Amino acid sequence: MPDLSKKTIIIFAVLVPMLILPLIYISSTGRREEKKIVLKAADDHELTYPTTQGLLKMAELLKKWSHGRITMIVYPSAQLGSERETIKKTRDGEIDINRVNINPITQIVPQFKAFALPYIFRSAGHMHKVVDGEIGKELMEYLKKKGFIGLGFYDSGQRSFYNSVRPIRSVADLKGLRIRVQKAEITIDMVKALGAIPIPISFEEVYTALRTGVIQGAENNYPSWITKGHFETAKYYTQDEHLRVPEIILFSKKRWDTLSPDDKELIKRAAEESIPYQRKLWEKIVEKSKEKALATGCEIITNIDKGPFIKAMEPVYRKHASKLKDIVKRIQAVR
Ligand code: GTR
Repeated sequence: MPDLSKKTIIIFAVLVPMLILPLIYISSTGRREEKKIVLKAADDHELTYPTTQGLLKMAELLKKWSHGRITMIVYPSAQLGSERETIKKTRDGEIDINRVNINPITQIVPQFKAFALPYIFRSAGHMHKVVDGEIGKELMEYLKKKGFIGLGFYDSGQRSFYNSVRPIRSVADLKGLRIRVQKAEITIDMVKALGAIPIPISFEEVYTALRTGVIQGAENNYPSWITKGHFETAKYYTQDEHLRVPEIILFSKKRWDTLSPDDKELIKRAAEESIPYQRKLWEKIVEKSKEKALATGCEIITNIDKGPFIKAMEPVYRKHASKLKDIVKRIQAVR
């Protein structure tokens, strides 16, 4: 009996710690290394633009909440490629987070055309209710099959036409103008329906194309017109507000599937919290952009009759929204 208790003491005092301590060490250091995460994020705007600032807010929150374990590096100004290129890279897992516009996404998930239909949203408030609500969530589901996780929608205001030739006051004034569009069928058809010539080129090429006369105009929100320098050549901006197409924060599904449930939750929350921040910055930059345009001698045409513009979009609805009748009705019914 005394012998047995001696053995027991030896086992507990010497052998057990010998076995357990290394295991504790391995698992703790292992866990620490395993969980260190670096996320690569892309945006095609410069650092000060609201969308990039939104991503930087996300990065700040992730760093804080994970106590420095998660680092999100934001690459602005299309450093990781044009919008189309970065979308592919995100699908392939080369980029983890990507803030892009919905228009190019309509080429991948056609259901998103519902958000890219001309004059579909009545106001910013209407759009927020739709994209942040059930319909937005439903559309996000389609992204999963295509290799993306949708984390939320940022504001992009309204897109209108600007050009270097003449002030556009009616649909007829657009006739024959070479207008740059995003590489999406729906926007190409929209510009055709208005009698202009759509030229699909990447966002990065617009500045030079305007300067060299390859294109005579483009369409975008006030801030893009200003920050990308397009206003230097295309001095006439017509507030026809044909599109209110939101931006989206995409996450690569390939990378997403490797993350722990806790980290996924953290990333979702950081994206969510960056949204009101981005939207506040958005309101401010629109006003500032208009001021800058006027101060530099641009002409802003606001008093146009939108009726004929809306009417001219009927073929776009016939071609692109015939399979989306239900969702279009539901969007219109949101109050
Ligand atoms: C901007 C958008 C960019 C890009 C651009 C374009 O409004 O923020 O990401 O989509 O439009 O026209 O290519």
